This record gives sequence, structure tokens and C-alpha cells, in this order.
Amino acid sequence: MNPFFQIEKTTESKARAGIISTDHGKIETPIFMPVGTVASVKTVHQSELREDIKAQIILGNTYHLYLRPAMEVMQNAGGLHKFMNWDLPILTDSGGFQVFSLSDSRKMTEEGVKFKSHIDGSYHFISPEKSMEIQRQIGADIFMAFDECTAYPSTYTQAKLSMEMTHRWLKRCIKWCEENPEIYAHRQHLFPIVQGSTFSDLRKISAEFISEQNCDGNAIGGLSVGEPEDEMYRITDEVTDILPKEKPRYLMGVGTPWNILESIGLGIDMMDCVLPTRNARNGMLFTWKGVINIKNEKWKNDFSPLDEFGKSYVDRDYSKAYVRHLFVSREYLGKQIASVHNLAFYLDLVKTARQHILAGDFYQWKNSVLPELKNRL
Ligand code: PRF
Repeated sequence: MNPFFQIEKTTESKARAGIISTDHGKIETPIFMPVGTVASVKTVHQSELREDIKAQIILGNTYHLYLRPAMEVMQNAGGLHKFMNWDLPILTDSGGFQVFSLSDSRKMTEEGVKFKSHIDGSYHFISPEKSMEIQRQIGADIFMAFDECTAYPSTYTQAKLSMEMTHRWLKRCIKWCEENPEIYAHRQHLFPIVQGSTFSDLRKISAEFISEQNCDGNAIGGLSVGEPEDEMYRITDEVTDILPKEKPRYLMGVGTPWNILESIGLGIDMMDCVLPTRNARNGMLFTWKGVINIKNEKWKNDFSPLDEFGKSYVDRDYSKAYVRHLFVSREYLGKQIASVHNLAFYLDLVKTARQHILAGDFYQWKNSVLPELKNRL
């Protein structure tokens, strides 16, 4: 028996329902993980995450937390769980991906990445070893290997060189972690990351290499970076055919509600994305019936509940007209309500998917709800 991950049920093809057990509690998979980059899921209280949204695990980011509040504060606090008063599981990303998306100046070598802070312009260096050290200090239950997310599009040669470096970096991450155990009183589980861009043979090499490292779970990176959706599904399908069945599979940075359901159908257990929170702050609401732009004039006098099929209190307590008014008036409360709504919807989406996997009718159900999710209301 694998104490970290147990599969409760697999469907007729690839989707599965499982349970991940960490020292901060269990996670029922498939799961969506709200992104809390700087020790905050933007505009959302921890109590709302726990009680209303029913988040089971949230994400933090090495790059941001290393720059601010920085590791002295993190260690003095006793790690991220205590610092932000969140005692359920946390996962941290390793930093490389964020350096590439945020820092306007960076230089990568075999040793690591030198970059300029997006906050104050100061220079820093993160290597695989440094990323592991920072993630020990943050103390997330699940932490990610230091990888390079290959840009899309890339030539075959670029993608191959990038993937090979990610593999060498992984070896360095594993070695450092073996020599430097946890500093807090709970276990941390390292997940390596498959790269290889959209090239099937590279993805196969990478998925085999990653599987051989025998870590507690595995991730797929380098997708949802601008490639067509069909390519993303094709690669995910190919990679999940290779990754060990008995370990959780995490698809990084994905995605829309329909991406989430399709990925679950391809054997993915964990996903994260800024989409539900970032788009909420711009007035985009995801619902079972489709996507709403709440700023639209058409909601001006619509006093019906924000989302009659929504599970969150905000869906019942507030009307569309009221939330529209908050957005038009640029009131912070609008962003808060929309963020709680979207995250509660994403968690309801994966919970419902899980129920259908357990009931044995996931694929039929998925295909029946997919078209509605994409409607523009
Ligand atoms: N690597 C890491 N984090 C990520 C990605 C990746 O490839 C992606 C790609 N969608 C999102 N977040 N470390």
C-alpha cells in the first residue's frame, strides 16, 4: 500500500478518484488548488477558503516568497502554514517558471538562473539547490523540482536541450533533499516535472526519466503556454500513459473549467491556475451554465441571485445587479465576491467530477456538461 496516495476508483478509461495523505491532512482527488502566490489567495480570507470554497490545498510561490517577506521572516514564523494561518496542505512551485514570467532581466546557465527582482530591481540567483533550500524554509507539504519551462514555440533542439537540463537539475534537487531533511515537524514530498514541449518523443523520454526517479508524485509542465488546446490534450494523454498509475499526477497551470474536465479525463489528479481568481478581479464569472461578464449592461436590473446553481453563500446572498454595480463603481467588494464565487465553482466542478468517477459515469457526464460550460451568457 502506498501511504501517500490511494486510488479509490478508476473509470472505464483514464480518470481516477483518489486520496493524497499529507501531514496537514487529506486531499480528495481530482482536485483544483487555488493559487496563493504571496501567502495570500488574492482578496480571499483563509476562513472563506476553508469553510465556503472548501479548498483542500493551496499553492505558494518560491520566487515571490523568497523576495518578500524573504526567508528570515518565513523561518522566524515557523514556515508558511503558521505565517499565513493555514493548517491544511500547501504546495509550492519552485521558482523558475515565475522568474521567466515576471523578471524583466534574467540569465540562465547550467548552474541556475540569475535574475532581477520585479519588486526593487535587486539581483538574485536561484539554483536547483537554492530552490530546494527555500522550499524547505517555506515548508510546503508538496514541493516542486526546479525546472525550465520550455517556451512555446521552440525548435526541437531547443526543447531537447531545455529538457535535458531540467533532468540534470532534477538530479541535483533530489541529491540536495537527501542530504538536507525537513526543518519543520512534517514531511515534504518532492514532485519532479516532465518537460519536452509538444514533441512526443521528447515527452516520452522525459516521462520515463521522471518516472524512474521514484518520487511520491509527478507533474507535467510546459503546457498551457500558448500551444493549441488539442496539442495540450495530446501531450497530456501521451504523458499520463507513461507516468506510474499509483502516483498522483499534477498538470501545472491548467486551466479553464473545460480544460480541467478534459484533463481529469486524461488521468490528471491535481491542477492549479490563476484563471478563476485573476479573471474574477476583471468581472469574469465561471458557472455551470457558462461564462458571465458581470460588468455587462445586461445585468443592470437583474436582481436574480449571482448564480442560482452556485454552492457558495455569495451566490445566494448577492444579486447580479448588485455585483455589477460594485464592479462599475470599482468597489473592492466586487473583486472579493467574484473571487469567492469562481473558486467555489472550481472546487464544486472537481468535486462533482469526482462523484461521477465514483459513480462510474464520468465520461458521459463530462460530455454532457462541457458545451454549457463554454457558453457566453
Ligand atoms: N514549470 C513550473 N511551474 C509551472 C509550469 C512549468 O512548466 C507551468 C506551465 N503551465 C505552470 N507553472 N515549475
